[in-house]
Amino acid sequence: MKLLEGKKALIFGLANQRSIAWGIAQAFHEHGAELGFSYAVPQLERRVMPLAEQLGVNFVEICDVTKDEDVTAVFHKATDHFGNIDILIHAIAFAERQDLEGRFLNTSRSGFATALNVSVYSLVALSRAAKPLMASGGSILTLSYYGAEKVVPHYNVMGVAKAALEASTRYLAADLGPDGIRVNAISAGPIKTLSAAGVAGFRKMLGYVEERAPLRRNIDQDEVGKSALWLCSDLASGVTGEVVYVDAGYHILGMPEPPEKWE
Ligand code: 1JT
Repeated sequence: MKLLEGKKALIFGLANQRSIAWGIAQAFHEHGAELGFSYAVPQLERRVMPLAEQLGVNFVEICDVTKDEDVTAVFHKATDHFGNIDILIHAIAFAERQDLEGRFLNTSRSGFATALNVSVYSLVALSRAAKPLMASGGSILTLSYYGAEKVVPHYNVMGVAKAALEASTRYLAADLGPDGIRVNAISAGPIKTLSAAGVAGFRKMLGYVEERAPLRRNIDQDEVGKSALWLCSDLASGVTGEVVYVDAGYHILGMPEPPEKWE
């Protein structure tokens, strides 16, 4: 059974074939959704266009989510192109490299503001812009990470941003629920994407999770895509304001030591 037949989804945060947004796009496409893509900076166009072509997507727009006029312009074009939409995917985050290393204590005012502006306020701005296109209800989904909840070395200001993102998910869910719009988040385990590449020690972290997570492995973009499919389909019609972990179970552990090391 196709879960998104006749549904229209706008996906923000596509960068390349490793993007979580791409995992979501493929799952949605397989289930019959009509898609639109948005990416952040001009340099990504040559990566995003071939992906759009692969899925027959002919709505592809650049959008700097820190600019109100960019957000307005994309949704103006989306209104012309789609009329209405059913699904909004927010797969956007940014922090300055220097704020993802060293001490959290040293986070600058501007680094803090940038991380929260790009990674959190953008969800509020996009949701507000999407609301008029969701007159018959809809589903909004964002991406988070465990560093929102517990201290993870180096995640620093992004952890604070993700905590605010998860809280924003709940406030938006309460605000938009009466309009028939659900708002949820997926907290994904670490995945090697363009954002994660170049983060010091990221590969070590993948190994750490693989040794300890209940499923003894990492997760991939396809698995986030499948859970996104569920959350944005009618199967999750009663679910809103929720943070769903797609992390091979890592977050349930109170003392993340692999049992074999206890022998
Ligand atoms: C951003 C980056 C958001 C990396 C991200 C992210 N959300 C998850 N990751 C992967 C990650 C990164 C670190 C980490 C654990 C996971 C990079 C740039 C902008 C936004 O630390 C333990 C640092």
